[in-house]
Amino acid sequence: MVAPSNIIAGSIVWVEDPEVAWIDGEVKEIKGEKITVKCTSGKLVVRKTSNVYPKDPEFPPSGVDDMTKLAYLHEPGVLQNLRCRFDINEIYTYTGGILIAINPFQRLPHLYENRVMEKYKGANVGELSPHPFAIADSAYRQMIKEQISQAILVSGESGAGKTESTKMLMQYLAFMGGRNNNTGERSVEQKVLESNPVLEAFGNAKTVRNNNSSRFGKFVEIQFDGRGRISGAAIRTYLLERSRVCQVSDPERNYHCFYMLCAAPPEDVEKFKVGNPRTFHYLNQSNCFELDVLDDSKEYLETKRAMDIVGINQAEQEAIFRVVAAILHLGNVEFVKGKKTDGAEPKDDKSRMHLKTAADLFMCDEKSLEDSLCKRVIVTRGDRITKSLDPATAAISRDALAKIVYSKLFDWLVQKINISIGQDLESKFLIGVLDIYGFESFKTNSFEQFCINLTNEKLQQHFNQHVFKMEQEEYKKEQIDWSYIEFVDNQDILDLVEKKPGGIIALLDEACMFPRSTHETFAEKLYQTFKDHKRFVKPKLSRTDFTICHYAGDVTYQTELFLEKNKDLVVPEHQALLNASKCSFVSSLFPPLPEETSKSSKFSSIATGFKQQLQSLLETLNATEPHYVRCIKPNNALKPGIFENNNILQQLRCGGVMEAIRISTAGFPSQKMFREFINRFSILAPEVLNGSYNDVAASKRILEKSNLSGYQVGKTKVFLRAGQMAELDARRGAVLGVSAIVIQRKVRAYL
Ligand code: AOV
Ligand code: MG
Repeated sequence: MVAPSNIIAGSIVWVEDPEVAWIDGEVKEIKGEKITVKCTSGKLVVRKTSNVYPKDPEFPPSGVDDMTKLAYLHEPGVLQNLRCRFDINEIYTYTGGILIAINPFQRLPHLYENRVMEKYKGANVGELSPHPFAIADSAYRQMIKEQISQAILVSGESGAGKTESTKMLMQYLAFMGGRNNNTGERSVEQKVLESNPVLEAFGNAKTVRNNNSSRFGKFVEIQFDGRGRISGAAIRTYLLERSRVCQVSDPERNYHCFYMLCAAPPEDVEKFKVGNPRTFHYLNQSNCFELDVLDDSKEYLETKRAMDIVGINQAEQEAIFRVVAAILHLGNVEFVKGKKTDGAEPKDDKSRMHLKTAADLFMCDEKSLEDSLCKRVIVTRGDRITKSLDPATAAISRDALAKIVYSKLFDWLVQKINISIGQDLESKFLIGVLDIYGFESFKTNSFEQFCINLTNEKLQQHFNQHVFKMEQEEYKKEQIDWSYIEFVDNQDILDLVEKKPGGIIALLDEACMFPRSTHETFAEKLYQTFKDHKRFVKPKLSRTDFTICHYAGDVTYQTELFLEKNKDLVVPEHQALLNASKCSFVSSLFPPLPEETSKSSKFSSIATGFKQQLQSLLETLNATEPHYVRCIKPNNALKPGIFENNNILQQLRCGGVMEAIRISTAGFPSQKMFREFINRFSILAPEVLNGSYNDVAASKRILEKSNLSGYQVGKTKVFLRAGQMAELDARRGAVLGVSAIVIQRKVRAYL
């Protein structure tokens, strides 16, 4: 490949740089396939021609609000644009219809005032600066106009700002679809907005990546009546991270509600028998207790206030916090080998005291609680045998109880909120907002990451198909000829994971049902089954890990806990214990099981359940017109003003933004309105300005004279193939260069 014709000695170009991803510089020399560039850092580098990209000489200093307005739609151009906008706190940018939102890590209240919402009401996308309000407004208006349901999909990695963006979208929808009510009763939209603090108290936690990380996925469906007013809503949640209840690593925290309760007013602390969070095992495995940004005692009162609004009454609130406190005490029960038997028993008086407190708070029998932790009833051929557990197994049993109670509590909250908000079964259409975990790739990746990344594969496929469709619709609208554009489909990864029978989930379920399986046999089965699959790799140095080549990169999963984490079984002893609680709230969390399942602990698969949930989510989404918000985390320090190029590029790639750009590059990536086009390039055919040409004719004339081919002239815009804008710029530059020389000569002659 030779150098693109628009790159000559003296051109300003972008070249790759290990530190800042892309750096600009001046071309010094072109030799066959090699280009020597003097970078602005002072370094002289030699690069292959295919890796050198032209830099837009007319790049506006404050960037452009839509990537498609860039003269050169390539990675460095996209990055430069985001960066210079970020520097002036313009955190939102469009890429066609997609909103890119960069987390500012500082409050920018002027962006979200009511006044601003007023402004966006009814304004066309593109008329005002990019904003989540504009996306919500366009979804709302499209719903009214076209009478179809809409969805707004918010994605991005942990800490990128999904939940905050979602709140703004909801705030705007509540503003548009709200009705004045003077009845004093809480409106649907108020309840929807206030459900946030409640769900965050119980479903969010501080992690290394985000001080307020949502540990569950959420789809909020707002229903509207025929007149566009909010008539109901439903919240669906996905896969709460259960392991956090018993296991926290430094410097993370457990769920916020535990610390809030410990910081409650003295009378509540006494009532719930809590105190210093440092005294609880489930909290003190980490050294992080307080957060700078969060006042737990204030949050406690706020959460209770929000609970009032969403319809959780005082008695229920009391029961909820009693369960939270019981879990903390349960965590403090330690086990040792019994003196008389081999079985486990509470370690000392302290452990006994916590056991008693937990039983009091659960309102269940102390001895039954101890038995449910230390003993198992086994039924073989009709005989019931009671077996004592060893201390380590008893501790596992204790944690299992804590986790199941917590996850039932969370489900109860979601259900209660849904009942209280009320669904409108006759609603005409809805707007759904999805705030779900982004792609995760850590040092160690377990079952949770596997499920999360499956979600992202599915959403990515949906995104690709849609972006692709949008692009082609634009061509249709402009009535230009176009041919089919290929794009990479990730169906093969979805098959690898989901296919029934034979996919990874199916094999995992099989392993869980077969009593002698271990994670080793499971891994071995995977290796055998997928040894020729191009998306599946067995890492060289491992016997039990496996790697999936996801669309966003390779992730290696550790199978150790896959089997255990996939089993959604309630231990019958725990079930019976809590079902018998004198507290009606607690017993309602564990309704009696049908007779046949109660004694045989029947396996049900979390992965399969989750897969079905996703399937139904995708069905909902497929029936809607989607809108996308891609959130970007500018740095890992969670600080304002820092823009890490490499980090951001990685997210643009994973989030499919680069793929969306690639799809559009395969078609007509540069699109210019006739006027703009003529203003910029009339110099290549000056006669078009003589008044005898209309816009279409003038644009065609310029293009004809430039000897390009493959471009299209639509109804309002010129559509150029990849590289053609650059080509035109080069010619324009050449003409301008010539005229500059002419002027210089004239100036010299004059002197
Ligand atoms: P996430 O939802 O994407 O992560 P959040 O929405 O919780 O991320 O954002 C993380 C933090 O970034 C927030 O707590 C705010 O401090 C800050 N932030 C985000 N967006 C804005 C904004 N527009 N203006 C000001 N501050 C903002 V996770 O749920 O962890 O995947 O799991
Ligand atoms: Mg979140």
